[in-house]
Amino acid sequence: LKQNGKVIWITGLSGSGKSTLAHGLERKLAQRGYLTQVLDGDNIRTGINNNLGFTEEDRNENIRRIAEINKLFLNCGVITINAFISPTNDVRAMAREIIGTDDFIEIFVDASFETCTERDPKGLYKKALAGEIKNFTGLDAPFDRPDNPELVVDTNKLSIEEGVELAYEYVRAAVRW
Ligand code: GGZ
Repeated sequence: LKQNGKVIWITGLSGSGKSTLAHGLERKLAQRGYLTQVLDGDNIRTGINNNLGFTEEDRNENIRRIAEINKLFLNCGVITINAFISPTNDVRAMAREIIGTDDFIEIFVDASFETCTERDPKGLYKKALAGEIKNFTGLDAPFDRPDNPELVVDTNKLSIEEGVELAYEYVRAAVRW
């Protein structure tokens, strides 16, 4: 395998575009022959973490396990692309510490609560605003804007393609291939 492992950690609100960015980035990397793995709610919260909900405690445990999984992928040279809300500075710091800061690239997908409410691709904001979902991020559960992400992708302003390109260029420079 002619590559080194790396962890791309995408944080942002529900509906901000994390998974879309993750899959777009994976596609570009894969086209150039790199071995990648996307981790998101679809393959983690349905499987290994299917006993976890959205309390602060469960979110912390969710991210802790995901970070440990990342360490294994990192060890075998895979570029892992994570798309989890990872809502607090504390939980992102924990992930960074488990993985090791040298291999950790944090990308903040910035989309305002208003933007995400308008997009509402899964109808979750509508439900949360009607009081049907408790502990909803940005409403009655916190989201700390990242202090020092390696990269910000502002999807209020950028198209999907522009966001993917920005992230790809950053990652490419960071892995220096
Ligand atoms: C936030 C929730 C909630 C609550 C269900 N708050 O947009 P989605 O649907 O597909 O992605 C969201 C996903 C968040 O899971 P994460 O593992 O990324 O969260 S964390 O990092 O905080 O552990 C959303 C859906 O689950 N979802 N209930 N209450 N998002």
